[in-house]
Amino acid sequence: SGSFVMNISPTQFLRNRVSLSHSYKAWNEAQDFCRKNYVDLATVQTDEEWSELNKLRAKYRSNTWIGLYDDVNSWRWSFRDKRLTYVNWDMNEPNNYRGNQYCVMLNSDGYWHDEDCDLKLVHFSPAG
Ligand SMILES: [Ca+2]
Repeated sequence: SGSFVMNISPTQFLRNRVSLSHSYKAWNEAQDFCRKNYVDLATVQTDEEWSELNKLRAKYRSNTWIGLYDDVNSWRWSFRDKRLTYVNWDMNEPNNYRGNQYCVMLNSDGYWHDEDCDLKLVHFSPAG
C-alpha cells in the first residue's frame, strides 16, 4: 500500500527496482518528478546504499542527482528533511564553487560533489 511505501527510505525501496531516468532535469525538477511518481530523490545513508546506487550510475556513465541539498549551511536529505549522518564527499568537496552549489550529485568517480542546482542531470527513479 501507499503507506507502506512511505515507511521505508527511498534507497531501501530502490534496491530491488530502481533505475536511472533517461531524462535530464534540474535538481528541483527531479525532486518534483520523484515525489509525484515515486517517494523522493534517493537517500544514501550507508556504504551499502552508496555502492548500490553507484552500480546503477556506472551503467549510465553519467553524473547523477541524489536527494541531498543545502538548506542554508545545513545539508539535508530531500526525503523527510533528514540531517546528514553519512557522507561520501569527493576530495575538495563540498566547495560551493562560485557560491552557487546547493545540490549534490554522484560524480562519475562515485563520490559526491555539490553542484549548481540548475544543471540538468539524470537521477534515480523507480523502474518500469
Ligand atoms: Ca562543488
